Amino acid sequence: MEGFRFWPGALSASGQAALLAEVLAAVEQAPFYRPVTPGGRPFSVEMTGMGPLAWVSDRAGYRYQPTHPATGAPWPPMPERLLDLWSDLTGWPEPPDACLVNLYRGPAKMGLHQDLDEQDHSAPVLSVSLGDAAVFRIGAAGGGPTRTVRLASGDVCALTGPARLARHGIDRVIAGSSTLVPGGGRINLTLRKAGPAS
Ligand code: MD3
Ligand code: FE
Repeated sequence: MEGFRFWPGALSASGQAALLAEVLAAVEQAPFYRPVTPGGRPFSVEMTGMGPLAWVSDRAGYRYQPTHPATGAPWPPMPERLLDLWSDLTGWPEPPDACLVNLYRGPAKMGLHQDLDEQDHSAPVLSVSLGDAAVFRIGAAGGGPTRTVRLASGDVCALTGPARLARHGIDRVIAGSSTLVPGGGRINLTLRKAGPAS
């Protein structure tokens, strides 16, 4: 699909371990929590965030906010190596202002959706996968066929242009395909520009 850029193995084993250590340090400050949909249904994915903003969902709706919904504290800063990865791979002139951290364990999945809660859809989204591999599904914004891509630990993808509004989701995670994440599972980081254009 035009605008879907994929860098399999972008992060070396040591790069993955170093990034994961920084993410797990942030999780000490901003623990994973389980959001609910506006209808009150719990997500199977657990979430937290890093950076000025992160996406949250609760009874009041979907939005980006500067604080953790359970602790009320500001999200911890985004690791420098993620900011560098964003500028190296996307070339976008402005830094991301939001990093959503998704944790998939056991049967967790994410249904097909579009990302529409950001103010400016011209900026790319960058996704970094750590831990167990996942079956990622993507199709055009307007509908029609979808295809799947296996996302493994250390893989990075960017969604730009027409792919930015693509429908996408995670069908399933392949348990035991990686030993990177303590306790197992998959962590996905999505870097975005979510707030007002600067
Ligand atoms: C395609 N996350 O957080 S990352 C999400 O693996 C989300 O946790 C999935 O979808 C995950 O919203 C998929 C790959 C991804 C991220 C953003 C996209 C694909 C995208 C935005 C537009 C199109
Ligand atoms: Fe998404």
